[in-house]
Amino acid sequence: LKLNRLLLTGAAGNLGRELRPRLKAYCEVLRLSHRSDMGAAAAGEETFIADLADKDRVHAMLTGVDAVVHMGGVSTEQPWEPILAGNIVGMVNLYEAARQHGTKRIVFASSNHVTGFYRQDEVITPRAAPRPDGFYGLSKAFGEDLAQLYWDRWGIETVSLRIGSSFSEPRDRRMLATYLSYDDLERLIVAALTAPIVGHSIIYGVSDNQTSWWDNTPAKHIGYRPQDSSDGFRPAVEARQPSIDRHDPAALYQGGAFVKAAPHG
Ligand code: NAI
Ligand code: 15L
Repeated sequence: LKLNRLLLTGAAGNLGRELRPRLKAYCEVLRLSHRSDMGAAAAGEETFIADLADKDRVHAMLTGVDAVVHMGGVSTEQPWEPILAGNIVGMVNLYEAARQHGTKRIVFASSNHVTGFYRQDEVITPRAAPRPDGFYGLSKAFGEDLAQLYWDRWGIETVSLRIGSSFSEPRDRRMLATYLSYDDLERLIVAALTAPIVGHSIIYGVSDNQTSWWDNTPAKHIGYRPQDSSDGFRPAVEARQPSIDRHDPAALYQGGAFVKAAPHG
């Protein structure tokens, strides 16, 4: 895969910083975008400061872009206003700009919190109806619907990644099921960028963990094969968190603590 210009939004965020050096291999020019400084551009990089809610900046950001890895936006439960700006207005700006500038494919960082109110004793597929666990998950469900509209109406392809927990290692028992290693995240994004036909496809972003709540069979056409798992971390995580409170909603639902995060901050 060698795209001409690939845009990475949220480039100074947690996953953006991980992906910045990795995505360079797949494009001639990697355009990095964030709402604040990203440091100096290295060879083959361009930097572009933009708030996603700023329509004019987002349109300028999409000029000459073949494909987007969209990591920018609010990533936790927060008051409605920043979610509205980053994840609702920002998504509309991004897709309108992609349409007007001829961008062909977007890899959208959605979230497992779109379906956070399924229980931890249920295994669901990407076809399961959304059950958001807060305004954040709701905004990601909107993003997925927007992606569907832009495919159906204007032929822009999207892979919506319902990312589980992508950190250097799983931090608690829940993350033993939701963990996505950084290497598997890269594999997932590359698969999403290169699969020949995706329309709008939804896939859970998760490593090959022993326990899992997500069956990605309907997304097999994307060709993602996780090679890591949380299993090696299990003894340490279980030692650190020897028991769970079965009556705690955070232990009952897939969204974990997000299901009880105060929606108004
Ligand atoms: P992060 O919060 O570190 O990065 C997102 C970046 O977007 C932040 O740096 C923030 O400043 C920026 N942002 C927020 N509002 C903005 C706006 N209006 N305009 C421009 N930039 C704005 O989050 P992280 O962990 O890097 O996640 C990246 C993406 O993946 C997010 O969209 C998040 O929702 C999604 N995701 C991440 C998961 C994870 O485990 N890390 C799990 C599920 C989804
Ligand atoms: C998310 O959507 C968040 O962006 C991330 O910070 C994690 O909390 C993750 O979900 C998770 O569910 O563990």
